[in-house]
Amino acid sequence: MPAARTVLLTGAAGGLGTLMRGLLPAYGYELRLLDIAPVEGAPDAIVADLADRDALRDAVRGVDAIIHLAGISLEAPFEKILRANIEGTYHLYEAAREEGVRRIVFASSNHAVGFTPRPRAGDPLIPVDTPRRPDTFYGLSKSFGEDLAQLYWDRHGLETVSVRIGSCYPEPTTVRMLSVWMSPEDCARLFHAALTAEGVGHTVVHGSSANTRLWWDLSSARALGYEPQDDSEEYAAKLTADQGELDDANPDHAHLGGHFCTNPPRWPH
Ligand code: NAI
Ligand code: 15L
Repeated sequence: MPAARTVLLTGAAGGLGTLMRGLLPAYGYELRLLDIAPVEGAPDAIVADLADRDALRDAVRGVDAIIHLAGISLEAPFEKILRANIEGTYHLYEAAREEGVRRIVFASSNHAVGFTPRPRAGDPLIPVDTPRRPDTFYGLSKSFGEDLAQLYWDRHGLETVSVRIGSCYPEPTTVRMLSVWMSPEDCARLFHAALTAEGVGHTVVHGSSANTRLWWDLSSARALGYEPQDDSEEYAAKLTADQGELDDANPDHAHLGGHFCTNPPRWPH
């Protein structure tokens, strides 16, 4: 596949969308933006709900690829997750299929496998084919998205890289994040690799920086050409001084998904 040039970025008004709007143009992409909310500083952005199939068809027409970030990004009642994340992702894939878009980068999440026990000292890294263990309806919707992506590859030849994002923020803010953090710059590197690698079919990758305290295996991401440059360890001394190390007796610290397994943060935040 030739390097994608015009890319639809859904969820452009959100936290990650805003970071990617700043970083991806340097890779040569022309971004078309979409969100249900107005996108600050971008009057040309398409304001549309993922439920609006006609708007989605117009939005995807002529793009080389899609980065799909839009949706509910925390736990919510099932009916809301169903509409925004499950049906919404289906509508986007249908629009992409109808308009002949070749590739989607899907923002999956660590919460698709959130009930996976967190590795302790000496344990192997979590492999990318670890069984799905969603920790919330939110995580369940990401698990659905990965299966939808597999279906559209097998049935329609529409390629997807499903990126199980750990925590992508300018800095890690918790000790757990030291293990799953992805710097925004590494996220842009990973999305670029996902957009340009040859023959990805449906590939699932873990999305993190090259953290000293990494919990999961990055090899399928590296196989796409991703070379993370950042490491959360530079934040470790301050975070552990403030919060302490992870506690084996604390249920919030028992799983990859952390507090999403015990007391998930709820939408809207
Ligand atoms: P966010 O909540 O800041 O942004 C999500 C955006 O989607 C918002 O701008 C919202 O208006 C839009 N949206 C919600 N429902 C919509 C609908 N029905 N139609 C159109 N737009 C809609 O979330 P954030 O942090 O930017 O995350 C982006 C994506 O990455 C989400 O899918 C999230 O699940 C995923 N993700 C993010 C992680 C992170 O660390 N930021 C970690 C793992 C996954
Ligand atoms: C996610 O999937 C959420 O969208 C994001 O808000 C973070 O909480 C992240 O996971 C995380 O696990 O830190």
